[in-house]
Parts: sequence; structure tokens; C-alpha cells
Amino acid sequence: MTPSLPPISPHISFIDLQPVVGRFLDDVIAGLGASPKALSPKYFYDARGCELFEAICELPEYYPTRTELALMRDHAADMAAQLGGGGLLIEFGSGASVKTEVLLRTLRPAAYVPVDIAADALQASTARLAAGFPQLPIIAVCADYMQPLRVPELERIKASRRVIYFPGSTIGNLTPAEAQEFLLRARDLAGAEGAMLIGVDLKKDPDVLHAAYNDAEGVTAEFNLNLLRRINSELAADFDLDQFRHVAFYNTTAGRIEMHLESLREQTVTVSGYSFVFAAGERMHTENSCKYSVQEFQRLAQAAGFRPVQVWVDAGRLFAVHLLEV
Ligand code: AVJ
Repeated sequence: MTPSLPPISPHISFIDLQPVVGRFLDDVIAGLGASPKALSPKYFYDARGCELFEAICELPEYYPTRTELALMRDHAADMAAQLGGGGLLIEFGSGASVKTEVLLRTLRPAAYVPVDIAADALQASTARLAAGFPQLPIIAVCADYMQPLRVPELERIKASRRVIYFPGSTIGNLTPAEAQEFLLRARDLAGAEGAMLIGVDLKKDPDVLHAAYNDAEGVTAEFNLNLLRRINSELAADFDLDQFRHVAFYNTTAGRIEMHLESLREQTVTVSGYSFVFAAGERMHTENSCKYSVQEFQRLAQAAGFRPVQVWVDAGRLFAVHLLEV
């Protein structure tokens, strides 16, 4: 017997803007040809990468997920009261959508629009949410939300306002200059009455940060190295995963965790017929995870045309959820 899929309700639609097709190879060739070498963290999230990220979120050292989820549980009613019901809730990087469930229960939006680059994760979480919220119209959009988003279907939905939800401190993947541009585009998407609810990891003791990205079990290392595995399988490459190691450290000047993959010896790697030479000890930069104090982030939001309305911070001052209005 074939496993049965959850019933697809008439409330659900899936729009695939094919975010990765064709771009992945170009980006990898450009990144490996650059100096220093770099790869985009958005490519971490193939099926295995999503699994590994879920595992990271459960690690004792990785505080952001559970801290943000607790903030949502403790303050969802307050957040919903500030935002008001009947809006169009657009979520960037919806992934597993656990925090969203907490918000949906109190916010009661007119419709929910999860946007994610990972098609499989998006489909799975949409099916799960649909089962839990059978009356809620859901328009799932598979797209790279770091690019300008064009979804004409959204114009037809009647809603009191647009609310953009961007949890998980994913904005930390961008440099502050890129983050400001991203927030400008988010403000345009949110429109005149719009609002944004955004989770941002706080600056803190560098030892706490270091541990969160260098876990004892080595899951983060596997997550980082999985990028090479993905390039091997999707782009006809021959990275030897045993010849690279995970490196993560807090860059105090830039206020960010940096992740790199370091070549353990001199070696040549081929990707779709293109050759790249690595020196022993040479690093590929794979991720930035920028950390912001409350004030730093509020300044950034203001520079992008948002008004900071409220911020929720946990007692340990690990994580912040900001409410911004256009
Ligand atoms: C999903 C980008 C917020 O920066 O903490 C976790 C990704 N990388 N461990 C982060 C990540 C390594 C995560 N973000």
C-alpha cells in the first residue's frame, strides 16, 4: 500500500518560483573562483541539510531556537494584540514552522504565506500546518526570499494589513549593509500599514557563541561539510569530505560568527569540469551569523524606514524579537 498524503484542502495552494534551478552551479563556480573563496549559506538546505539544521536546533549548546520559541510562547498574546487579527501573515524561511504555530493560534490572520527556498521542507510543514489549522488559507511559495518577491496571487487576498514574520535570526546571514537593503524590500512588500516581527540573535559572551557553533557532537561540522556533499551530488564535483574541516569563530570586530571550511592539504577539486586549487590551510567562507544589540538592530530598522514599536528579550538576554511598523 502507498502511504496516504494528508488531504489537500481547497484552502491550500503551492507556488513554485524554482529558486535554485540554474543558479547553484553559477554561484558555486563564482564563489570558488573568488579570493577568498566563498559559498552562500542558502545552499546548506537540501533535504539532508534541513535534517541537520533541525538537529542543531535541539543541541544543548544551540540556544537560539529554544530561546526564541520560549519568547513566542510567553508573549504571543501580547504580539497578537499589537499586530491585530485579519492580516496577511507572510513568513520568510518558514522551515519547520514550529514558532509559527504559536503565533497563528493567537494572531488569527486572514491568510498565511510561508516562503522558503527548500521545497521539500516547505511542502511538509505546509501539510502539517494545514492539518492543525483547517480553516486557514495557506499560499505556500517556494522562492529565494533574499531576491525581490513577485507573487501576483497575494494582491487578490483581502487583509487588514501585511505582517512579515522573519524568525530564527536568519537576517544574521546578511552583512549589516545587505540587511538594510533586505529590510527596505521587506518594507515595500509590507506596504503602508505593514508590520514586521523579526527574531534577532543578540551580542553576548563570545564563549557562549563559540560553543553554539562548535557543538561537542559535531552536528554543526556535519552541517557545514554537507554543503560539499551537496555540490558533489548535484554539480558533478569531487570534494573529498575527509580533506576539509569545519571552522567557526566569533569575529569581534564584525560582531559575527563566521563559518569556514578549511582545506587540510593542498588539493585540486573539480566541479562540472572546472578545476579549483586549494592551498593547505586555505578556507572557504560558508556563513556569517551577525549578532545585534537591541539598539544596533533598531538603528538598522530605522535606516530602512521602519519604526521600532516593541522588543521582547529573554531574562538571559540571549535573543530578541522585534516588532517594527512601516
Ligand atoms: C539559520 C542562519 C540563523 O546563523 O545560527 C546554525 C544557521 N549555522 N548553526 C545561525 C546555523 C550554524 C543559523 N541561522
